Amino acid sequence: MIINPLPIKKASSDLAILGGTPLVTEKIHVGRPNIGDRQQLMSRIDEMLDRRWLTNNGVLVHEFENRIASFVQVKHCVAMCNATTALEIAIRALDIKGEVIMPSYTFVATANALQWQEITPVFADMDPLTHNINPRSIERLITPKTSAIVGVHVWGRPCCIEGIEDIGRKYRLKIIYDAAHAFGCSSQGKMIGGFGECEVFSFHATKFLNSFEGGAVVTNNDDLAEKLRLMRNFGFADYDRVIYLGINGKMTEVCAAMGLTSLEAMDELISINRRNWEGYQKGLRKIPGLSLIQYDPAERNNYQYIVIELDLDRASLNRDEIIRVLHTENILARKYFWPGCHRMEPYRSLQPNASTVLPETERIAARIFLLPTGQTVSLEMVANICEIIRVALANAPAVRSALGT
Ligand code: T4K
Repeated sequence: MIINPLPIKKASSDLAILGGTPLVTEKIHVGRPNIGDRQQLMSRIDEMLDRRWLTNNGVLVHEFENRIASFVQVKHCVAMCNATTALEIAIRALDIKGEVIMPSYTFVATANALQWQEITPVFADMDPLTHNINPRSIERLITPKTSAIVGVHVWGRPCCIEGIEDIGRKYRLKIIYDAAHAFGCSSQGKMIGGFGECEVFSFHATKFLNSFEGGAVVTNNDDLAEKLRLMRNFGFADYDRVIYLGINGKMTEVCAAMGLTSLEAMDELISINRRNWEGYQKGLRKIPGLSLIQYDPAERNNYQYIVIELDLDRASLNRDEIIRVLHTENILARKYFWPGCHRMEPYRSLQPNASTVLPETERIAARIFLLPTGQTVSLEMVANICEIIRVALANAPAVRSALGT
């Protein structure tokens, strides 16, 4: 359902924070799920019910895995219940131990997948231009205990794969990628999914490709794929025969039904996301101090994230003030991935000095906010949101006084 906003706000008195009516009555979320062809989804679910096969390696999971593997051009796709579990299983299957270098600027699940297994995540700084891990900050964190690097393709933009792999080769470190945001994206023309020992996608409801909850490990390594399949199913090799320590990481049939239906809607979803990204680009262009992150037109992108970076010297309101203005309009902008994993528990207590090597993460994380996009957001809504930001910045003293800041 597309929600119709009010006419464009032009005057300061139109802003909800200054007494106007909120732009919409229903809250507009960043991360509203996209839904493919409902009839197709329902008929898949109907057939699934008729088959009375609901989980444990069913036909829909098989079909989903085959279609993902062929789309990203990898040999194996091992579907799982979510990306966090998929990361945990991949880390364990690769026998990663000790310390692992990863960016602090990511969703906390990346770090938790390590810490949960008593592996220490060591936080590296970001490249402020890409928001991705900076290979230069990795090398100085390597110790004799380092066993791996986890790169994250933040916002679906590939991290510096070449730089990371050079370091991996030099120090004999395993490399995996958290590709939670990057389904449908490419790096130097090659689909994300085929790099490192393996890559991990998330198919959570808020992600570009959504299977309600879900994730997958994709790899070209036959032995690793075999091990992953065993580990996601308690270690069962056959009826009554367990040959590994495993856990329950299986994807259900209903999730695969949703995943397949989303996969079929992918081209349409990319064009909606791209249209909205271009709408934001147009609407925000003339607003001083604001920039929208760019996607490399030479690569494949899913345009799933509308990420705004503030230049605090030029913008007349800070990030948190803008977010409060938007929230009073019922536009629920978010500040992913503030304040960075290193400032969240348990990392904050375990590694109290981590911030000393993370100056760019600290600087950039305080300037970023995300705006809504996807199927439920129209171009008209995009134009309205941009105008609210413009009017608020143009009337910063009044807005500040209403916010009490
Ligand atoms: N690595 C990275 C880099 C990740 O970003 C993530 C997940 C992972 C690993 C782990 O993947 P999974 O294990 O989840 O497969 C949300 C998502 O739950 C999370 O999957 C995602 N990253 C993260 C970036 O966003 P929260 O804590 O922000 O969720 P929440 O409940 O605040 O929802 C986000 C927004 O979406 C809200 O405004 C509400 C809206 N929403 C959400 C759901 C679930 C809806 O409108 N409808 C819905 O059904 O983490």
